[in-house]
Amino acid sequence: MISFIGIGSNQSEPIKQAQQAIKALTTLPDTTLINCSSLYSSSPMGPQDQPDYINAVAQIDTQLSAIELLNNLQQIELSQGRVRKDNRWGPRTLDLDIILYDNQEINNLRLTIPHYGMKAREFVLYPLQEIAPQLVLPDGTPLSQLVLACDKNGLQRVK
Ligand code: ROI
Repeated sequence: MISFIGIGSNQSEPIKQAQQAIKALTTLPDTTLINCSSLYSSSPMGPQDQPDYINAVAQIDTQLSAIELLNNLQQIELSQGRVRKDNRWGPRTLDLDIILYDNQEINNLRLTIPHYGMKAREFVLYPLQEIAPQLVLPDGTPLSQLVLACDKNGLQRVK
């Protein structure tokens, strides 16, 4: 299955965290890293009293189920020092989100795919467009249409 993974960090040298995460994606079982966007800096969404984020999107081809993939991604987050606190909108060393999985819509206690915020988040849409400009979402919306409607909000390519 083709899947797109959102990468985000704003703690402990975010560029290094993102690069390390991309490396870690190449070691996932039964998975190939196909492509990865540039790294972007973005203003924090949510509380503003936190550092800017580094964001990127990776494309993988995996034989893992969506839940197995999630479990593996959470292992990577933990191995890079993520502490799950009561900080849903707070700073994090590494956030790995399944943005899309195949052309599937998945809704259960642990997963909402496509990712619930992707349609409005510049730090997901622009990196995704860089590596998959022709993408169409499971509901038929072309990515290009979402990008046109989404302000860059200061998003900048940094690497
Ligand atoms: N803001 C930005 N710019 N990038 C993120 O990855 C990000 N992740 C989050 C919240 C706190 C919503 N804000 C973010 O989880």
